[in-house]
Amino acid sequence: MTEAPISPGHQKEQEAPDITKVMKNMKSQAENLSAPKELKARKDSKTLLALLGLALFTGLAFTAPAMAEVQIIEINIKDHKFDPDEIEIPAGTKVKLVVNNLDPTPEEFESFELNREKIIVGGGKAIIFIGPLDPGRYHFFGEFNMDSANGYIVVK
Ligand SMILES: [Cu+2]
Repeated sequence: MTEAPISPGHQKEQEAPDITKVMKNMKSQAENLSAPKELKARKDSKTLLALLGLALFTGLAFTAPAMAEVQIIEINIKDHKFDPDEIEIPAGTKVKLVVNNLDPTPEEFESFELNREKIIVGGGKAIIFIGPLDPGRYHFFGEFNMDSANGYIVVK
């Protein structure tokens, strides 16, 4: 036991620097804590802004085609054939196909090149949106009558 008894005066002198040290430590700890928090907050607000931007963009993307005039093209299926069987549309535009099945039997409008597939009941109709497309010839067919039901979308 080598500890010397500490006088009240001596104790006071020792306590004072200790409190300053503790306060300094607390301050630096607080700074360390607040720095990442601020960073995180900034990151969060950036994410929020990005999401907001995306929502606005998506909203516009959905409303824009609805407001724009979409060309409507009617195609009839009669005696398992498309009429017309060749449709010309402009490149880079969205087109609405209305396919009327005038036959009493079901048909499936299908196109690998247009990535579309839709069953149309006998006497029914289907609405198929295509485009915007690059120039070219896009084959479509009636899957239930592939020998007779064939057509092309010609994009120019
Ligand atoms: Cu199919």
